[in-house]
Amino acid sequence: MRSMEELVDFYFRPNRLPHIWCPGCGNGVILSALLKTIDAENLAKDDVAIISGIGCSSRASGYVDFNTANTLHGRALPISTGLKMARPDLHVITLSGDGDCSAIGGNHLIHAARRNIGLTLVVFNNSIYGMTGGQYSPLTPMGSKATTAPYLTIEPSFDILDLAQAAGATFTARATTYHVPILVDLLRKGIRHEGFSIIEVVTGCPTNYGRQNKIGAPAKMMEWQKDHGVMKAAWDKLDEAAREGKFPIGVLSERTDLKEYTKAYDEVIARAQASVKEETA
Ligand SMILES: Cc1ncc(C[n+]2csc(CCOP(=O)(O)OP(=O)(O)O)c2C)c(N)n1
Ligand code: SF4
Ligand SMILES: [Mg+2]
Repeated sequence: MRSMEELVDFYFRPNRLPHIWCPGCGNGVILSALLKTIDAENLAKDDVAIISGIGCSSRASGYVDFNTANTLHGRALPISTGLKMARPDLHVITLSGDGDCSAIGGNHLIHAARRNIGLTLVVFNNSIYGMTGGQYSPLTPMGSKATTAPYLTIEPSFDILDLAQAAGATFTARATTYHVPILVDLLRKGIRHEGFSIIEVVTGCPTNYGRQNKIGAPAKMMEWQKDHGVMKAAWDKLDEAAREGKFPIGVLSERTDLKEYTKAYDEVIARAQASVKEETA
């Protein structure tokens, strides 16, 4: 396994540095966890595609030396789907912000999950539109301050993993930027999973969420993650009152009964070919 310095030397595109991320931003923690996972899984650079939408988090794809595309706001999943259909042999890893994936791209999330297309979606949930200066997203906790809600948000946020699971996602998991070994383990499981996998990473945007909501230094955001993320096994034993304000981390759901989409599509091709053969016989 490569050291952090070796990971940077091996996987980063030096001509794309320096990166744009603010000091204390969680995006680097997530990207380094992903590189550690790819390295530990021994995946060849040419066998990995990293596709992202638009946002601070989505910049991650451009910094690393795989097959990559930094696409359109909200459209990372349709482009990833097209790529996976054309090249089912690739490990397609999709990176998306909370705004990218749950607002403008929310519809695509539902359908990627429903189809069980074999890619791994990593949601960088920093509870805000970071890149555009701090507007609230569907994942911003109710009662937060945002540039679009100077007198606090009044809309309940939703649980993106519950939504994905209800839509048909066959692997859902959550970690935080505090729980890095758990994050690496979940990324590994997600990448190995044959159908659609989604891993939500609770992360911090000190500049546009932390500052407006007076959370303090970036380390305070990590402390909050440590105090509020509860391992699934412990979570299952908590009553409603003890769960208040906290969230489960770990693998939250997994099933293997649904066929992966490109495999099901191969069967469509085989049926069509058999039918043509029959007609021409
Ligand atoms: C079609 C379209 N609408 C709006 C924008 C402006 N825009 C760019 S990034 C962004 C929000 C990013 O928030 P999020 O997805 O949470 O990513 P973060 O920056 O927080 O990582 C928006 C609204 C855009 N680029 N394209
Ligand atoms: S604005 Fe927020 S999300 Fe964007 S780089 Fe800065 S800290 Fe990170
Ligand atoms: Mg965001």
